[in-house]
Parts: sequence; structure tokens; C-alpha cells
Amino acid sequence: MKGPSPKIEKIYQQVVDRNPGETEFHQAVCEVLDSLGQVIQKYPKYADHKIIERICEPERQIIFRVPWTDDKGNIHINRGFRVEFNSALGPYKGGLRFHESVYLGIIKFLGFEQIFKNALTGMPIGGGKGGSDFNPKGRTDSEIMRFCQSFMTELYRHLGEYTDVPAGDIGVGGREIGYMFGQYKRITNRYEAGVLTGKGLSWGGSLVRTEATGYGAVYFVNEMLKMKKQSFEGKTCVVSGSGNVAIYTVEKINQLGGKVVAMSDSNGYIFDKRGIDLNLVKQLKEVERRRIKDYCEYHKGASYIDGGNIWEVPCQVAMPSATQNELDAKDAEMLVKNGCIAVGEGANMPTTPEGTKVFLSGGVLFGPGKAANAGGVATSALEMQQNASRDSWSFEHTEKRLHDIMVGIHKACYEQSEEFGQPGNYIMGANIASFRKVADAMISLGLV
Ligand code: NDP
Ligand code: 2IT
Repeated sequence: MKGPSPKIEKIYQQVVDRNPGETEFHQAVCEVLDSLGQVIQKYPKYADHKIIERICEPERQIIFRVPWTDDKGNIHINRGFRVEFNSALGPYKGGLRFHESVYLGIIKFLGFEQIFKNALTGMPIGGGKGGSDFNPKGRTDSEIMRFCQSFMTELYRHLGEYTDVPAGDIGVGGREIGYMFGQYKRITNRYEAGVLTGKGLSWGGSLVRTEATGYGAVYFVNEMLKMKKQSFEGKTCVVSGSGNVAIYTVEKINQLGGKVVAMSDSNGYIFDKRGIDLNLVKQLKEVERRRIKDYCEYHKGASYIDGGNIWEVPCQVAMPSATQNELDAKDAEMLVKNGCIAVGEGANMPTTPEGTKVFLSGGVLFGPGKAANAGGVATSALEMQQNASRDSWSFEHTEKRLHDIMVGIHKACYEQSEEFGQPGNYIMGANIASFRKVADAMISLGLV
């Protein structure tokens, strides 16, 4: 790390030494600490209170065994995680990821990011993340249900609407939240709606939560474009992934007059120069749980590039919405060369540090995940508000709240980037705006 301050460099080294092998966590910490040199200089109270050292150490880390049986009666053992990172601003809040790549380093990177993202939303939520190395691909509904029930049988004791409130992430959507909520309710004998978000609409969920991350990411990019007197109208866009975030990113881009020509999954990407048929993608992914390549069975003019790199597709706006480190320096160079002017991170940390540098030096508008994809968790907090007041809001009202929150996040990031001498550097702006908010709360709450 080339942080501007040797003091911060030393803290970063301690984090690496204390958390061996957790490379994604190191990367997330490095990116935040890189922005903080001037803040520490200007406000010595943060160093005096050892805020950076404290913020890098989770308040609590829970690791547990998740035993379950498949449909044939075979026993499987997975590992479950919940990292309760920081509760200075509210109960721990953040999603659960079910993916075979999950280990402590991934959950800690996500939990760390979540602290700052949640602070940016302006809602009263702390940061946490959880998940399992369980691979849901190809599993039947009943297998998914048994896994979710077993996972919750341990996790429930750590949760509560004022304690820790999980939601979805990769591999966890409405179906999984339903099975987990059912098990929580059964074990505790409490209909405590505010203990999980992303619930179904008939049992405590909020309108717009499904769409929120994607819609919010597009709103954020739209605000960045506005600063350059630009809009989505007529722009060619590429959105990686084909899950929850990617689908509703495409939907909002379409509503704002842009055209998405490529989407992907971990096997390859589809290219449709007339613009992706989103209804078909929804049917394939949300209803039938199929692969993105199947799109080409229905649209002969589209092509599937098996194992292909989606970032080779020329576009003006790129929205990486699949997973961490999916876009590296070579990809970024290709995008810049092909005329990309804006990048909005729908996923968490999808751009490598080297890729980010290429975008910044190429003058590309760059919306970092913790700001751009904060609409999901912000709408989760709106779901908690509705649960607390036993109310449910209209789609229009909830979407307006989401829009206003995203406009507010953009403004806060821009203002901090200006105050610290790099106007338009949203990475720096997001890190500083959120750090100061959490840090000030931590100081007020004393050494806890
Ligand atoms: P989904 O499970 O709905 O979709 C994930 C998509 O990303 C799938 O298309 C999947 O393809 C692809 N993907 C996952 N892992 C990899 C990988 N290792 N390599 C290539 N492609 C991969 O998840 P979400 O859409 O909810 O999440 C996407 C991203 O957005 C994640 O980074 C998540 O942390 C982030 N995010 C999600 C929020 C939410 O509210 N859901 C909120 C904020 C951020 P395949 O099917 O082949 O695995
Ligand atoms: O990364 C994220 O912000 C999420 N997966 C959503 C978390 C939430 O609590 O809604």
C-alpha cells in the first residue's frame, strides 16, 4: 500500500499480520485506509482514539458447523459464518452469501465494506455479513430448505431486530430468506419481521427491495453523468452477472433510455446488439433458474461467448454486478480504449485496485460499490422501518425514498472529494464521508 501516512501504513501491516491469508479483507482495508491520510492529519482525534485500529477489528466473529442431508439421505457438512463488524450506528446489518468460494476472508471483506456503505445510507444500521461455503447450484428446493433450516438453527441465537439483521447476497434470495425466516419464527416463537430483510411481500417484505440494488446503482451513475451534463439516453451499456443486481440494473437503464447489449454468468456472456430482452432473462433466471447461455435458444440473433470476457464488449457505461475482482487492469484498459466514460459498481469490490487506477487516470467517472450499490441495504432499512411501524408503503413512495437516498449519497461523496482536494474522486469521497460518520459515533460511545 502506498498510503500517504506511515502511521496508516503501520496499521495496515498489523491488519495483514493479524489476519493471515485473508487477501480480500486486506484489499478492502487497504482501499479504505488509502483514503484516510489527510483525514487523520486534519482530525488528530481519530488517531488519539485509535479509531482505525478499532474499526479494522470485528466486534464479534461467529463460525459454526452446518450439517444437512441431501434428498438421497447423504450427510453434508458446511461451514457457516457471521461477522458482526461494527454496531456504532445501529444493529449489525448485511447480507448472507451462499457460494462455494466463501471463507472467513470473504465474509470479513464484505462485512468491512458494509460498515461504510451502511453509514453512507444515512440509516441507523451497523455493518455485518455472513454466509456459508454451501453451493446451492443444482440443489432441489427441499435440499435448500433443509440447509437454510440447519443454518438458522445455529444463527438464530445471534440475531434480533435490535441486534443483527441479515438479508440476501450471492446465492440467497427470497426463497432462502423465506426458509430462514420460517425457522427463526419456529425456534423463537416470535413473528419478529424486522429480524431479516428481503422478505416476501405477503409476510413483511417491502416493495422495491428486489429492485433496489440495481435501481440504486443506476441512479448513482446517473448522478455522476449529470455532473458532466450527460445522461443514460442513447448510451450502450454492459452489465456483468445475471442475478438480482444485474437484472434490475438492466431494468432501470432501459427505463432511462440506455441500451444493455451484454450480460453474463460465471461460464460466459451473451451479446445481443438489439438490446437484451429482459423479460426473457427474468424468466430464465428468476423463474426457471437456468444459465444465461439458454438466452440464445430464444433469440437467434444473439450470441453466447463461452468462457468469454464480457469487458471486451465496447460500451459507454459498464456496471460490474457479479462478484469481487471480476474486472482487472487489462479489462479496464480495454474499456477505456473502447470509449467507456462511466463505471458503477453494482457488486462489492468488483474492480481490482489496479483496474481502479486505470479508470481514475483515464478520467472515467467511477462509482465505488460502497456508494453505488448502497440502495439495496438502504431499502432493507426502509423494510425495517415498515416492520417497526407495522406498515407497508406503496411502490412509488418507497422508490422515491430510494432515489433520494442515492442522490444524497452521491452528494455526500462529491462534497468530501472536494473538501479533500480531489473533486470527482468518488472512492476518496465515499471512504472519507462514511469513515467520519462511523468514527465520530464510536468516539461518542466511548471505548466499547
Ligand atoms: P445473485 O446470486 O443473484 O447473482 C450473482 C451473479 O453473479 C450470477 O450471475 C453469478 O453467476 C455471478 N457470479 C457469482 N459469483 C461469480 C464468480 N465467482 N465469477 C463469475 N460470476 C459470478 O447475487 P446478487 O445479484 O445479489 O449479487 C451480485 C453482487 O452484488 C455481489 O457482489 C453482491 O455482494 C453484490 N450486492 C448485492 C446486493 C443485493 O441486494 N443482492 C446489495 C449490494 C451488493 P453464476 O450463476 O454462474 O454463479
Ligand atoms: O452487499 C449488500 O449490501 C447486500 N448484500 C445487502 C445487505 C442488506 O442487508 O440488505
